[in-house]
Amino acid sequence: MRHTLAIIKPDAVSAGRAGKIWAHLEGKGFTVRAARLTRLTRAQAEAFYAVHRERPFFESLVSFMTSGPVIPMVLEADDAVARFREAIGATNPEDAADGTVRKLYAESIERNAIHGSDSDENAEREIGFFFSEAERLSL
Ligand code: 3AN
Repeated sequence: MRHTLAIIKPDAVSAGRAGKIWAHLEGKGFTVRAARLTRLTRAQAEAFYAVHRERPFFESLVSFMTSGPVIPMVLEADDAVARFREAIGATNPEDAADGTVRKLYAESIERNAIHGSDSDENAEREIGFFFSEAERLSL
């Protein structure tokens, strides 16, 4: 599959790092095919992260993800999901490889600058969460 869903998270947007991250991703060979600036409601953040509902960090994650604007985006590349996971690095920036988005721009395991889908199945679900059928048909 050639598409994945990224979200530039509130820490990066509010720190003025969204443009640098966008440019970094383009430099790694991803084409931005759809994007918008939006602020998640609590209901939207809870639904997006529903798989983590039972995790101890769920409440904190939802509060963080609703704390300011985010930029969901559809990125295109061959083998997009795997290549994007590689480009963003480990969830915890302390473990992220040099040159990855999280190593360069993340503050902590929670405030970790960017989200990336972890499978083709989730990429499809997550793209559908943020973008309309009309937008998806134009990809
Ligand atoms: P990833 O974003 O690398 O796929 P997930 O799906 O395990 O990581 O976690 C989703 C989000 O939940 C992370 N991006 C991070 O913001 C937050 N998170 C994950 N693990 C922790 C943790 N141990 N403590 C606080 N927040 C966490």
